[in-house]
Amino acid sequence: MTDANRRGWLKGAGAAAAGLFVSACDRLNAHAGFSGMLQSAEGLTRRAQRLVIDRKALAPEFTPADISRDFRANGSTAPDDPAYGAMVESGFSDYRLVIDGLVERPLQLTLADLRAQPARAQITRHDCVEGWSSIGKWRGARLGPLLEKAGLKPNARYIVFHCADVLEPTLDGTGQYYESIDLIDAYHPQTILAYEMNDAPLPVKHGAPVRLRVERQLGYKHAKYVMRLEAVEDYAHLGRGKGGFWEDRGYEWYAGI
Ligand SMILES: Nc1nc2c(c(=O)[nH]1)N[C@H]1C(S)=C(S)[C@@H](COP(=O)(O)O)O[C@H]1N2
Ligand SMILES: [Mo]
Repeated sequence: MTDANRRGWLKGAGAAAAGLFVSACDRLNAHAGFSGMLQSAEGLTRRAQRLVIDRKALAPEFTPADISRDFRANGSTAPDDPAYGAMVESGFSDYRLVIDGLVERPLQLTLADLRAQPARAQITRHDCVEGWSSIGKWRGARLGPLLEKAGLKPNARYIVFHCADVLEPTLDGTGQYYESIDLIDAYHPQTILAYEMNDAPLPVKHGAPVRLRVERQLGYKHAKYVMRLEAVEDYAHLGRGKGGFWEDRGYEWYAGI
């Protein structure tokens, strides 16, 4: 079949399916009233609702005894960006987390500012697609209240995390690590900008001074070395357009667990 033929055939199939639907509706109207339709619509709603509820469910939390003695570090473990190096030298006193893009009130927060925000601590398991897991305790500012503070504009749909590290040197700059999540994950109660790991300041190898914990997602979504949060309507214009460093290299954008 040529492409044109296939398109024609598909159109025909679509029209036939629509016809079937109409005649099925007519039959329902004639014989069973609307009850059948209503039931199936209700079923759909319930399924959709379950999806939403699942996305809001908490990731399992563990006890201090479960914490891995040697939490693995992966990907970048020491960004070689000079500006980042200078921040490490100064103990991150000159660090400013920028929150901008589609927000009413762009913010620039010091680590002290961030520590003064509504916080959450959690002991969770980190699952990397490479096939390893580690359990750690994280403490950080809840992302939801931070976004409330900045005030998302109505057309904001995703939060993009811009990181300090280049994981793969490229001429066009698309090797810079970045990630994006939707607003369901952004407002999830376990989604935090972590500044502490295992009751100590977040170490450089795990993303100092601030890394994302988005506990219902696989490891690569947990952006380390977060410098800037950008609220966007779409991420197609960033990196290679797929919403994250690893997504640009073939991984799924939605990495829910
Ligand atoms: N900025 C940045 N964030 C990153 C990465 C990275 O290389 N750079 N690697 C990702 C991957 S694949 C994993 S599994 C986790 C590893 O986090 P960890 O080093 O604390 O174990 O960070 C994720 N976030
Ligand atoms: Mo990973």
